[in-house]
Amino acid sequence: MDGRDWGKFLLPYEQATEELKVKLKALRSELKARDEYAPIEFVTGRVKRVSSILAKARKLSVPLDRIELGIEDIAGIRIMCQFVDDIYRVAEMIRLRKDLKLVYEKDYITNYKESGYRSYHLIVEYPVQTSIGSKPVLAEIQIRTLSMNFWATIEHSLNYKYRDQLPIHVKERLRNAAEAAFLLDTEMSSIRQEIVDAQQDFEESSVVVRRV
Ligand code: 0O2
Repeated sequence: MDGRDWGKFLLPYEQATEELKVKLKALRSELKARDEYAPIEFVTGRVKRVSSILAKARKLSVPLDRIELGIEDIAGIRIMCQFVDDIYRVAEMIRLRKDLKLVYEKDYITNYKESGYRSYHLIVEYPVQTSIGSKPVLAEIQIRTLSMNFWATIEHSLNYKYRDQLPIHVKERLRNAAEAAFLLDTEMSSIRQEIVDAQQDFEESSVVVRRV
């Protein structure tokens, strides 16, 4: 495939990423507008770079003509939550949606990776409406807490710096940091109600101040 072919190939993934971002952000706004607790803190999304698609295809031995099925995270959405429980609530909301189909799930929270990585992944099939009809594309929705996201972002940049060859002492520190991040999540969960009440009071008081 040359540059133009890649551009055409990635179009439905770009559309899927944009649409899923809008829909999941709307879910947060809608819950807030109804004065309900929104388990979503913020949402991001990206389309995988061609060089990363090729590297992953090589790593997983996926031939170029099987990329659509063999690489599940060309369209990637990330949902950040405050608490671990929120992750499972958001996963359930996604399972119940009628505009996508769940393919399978990976619980890297219960079964965290050797690196220390924690996150909940849903692989979904999302139908993109194109000028020539509906085209189903695979997308990966990663749901994680803010501290899991902090850890994963740092670890990802270190892996980039060391070209996936992290020195042993860095790996060990990262595993310790992953445990510390999870402890932070556990501690925050244990005072969840106090935090949620305080945030609600704060939001209400800032609305009053804005109205004055
Ligand atoms: P990018 O740059 O985020 O797109 P495998 O590599 O076989 O274990 P597989 O099949 O790629 O796993 O799927 P998996 O495990 O669901 O991982 C897909 C994505 O999850 C990765 O995409 C990362 O975004 C994230 N991820 C998984 N493991 C780790 C980890 O140890 N550290 C960090 N920081 N992220 C992880 P890509 O393609 O690796 O990268």
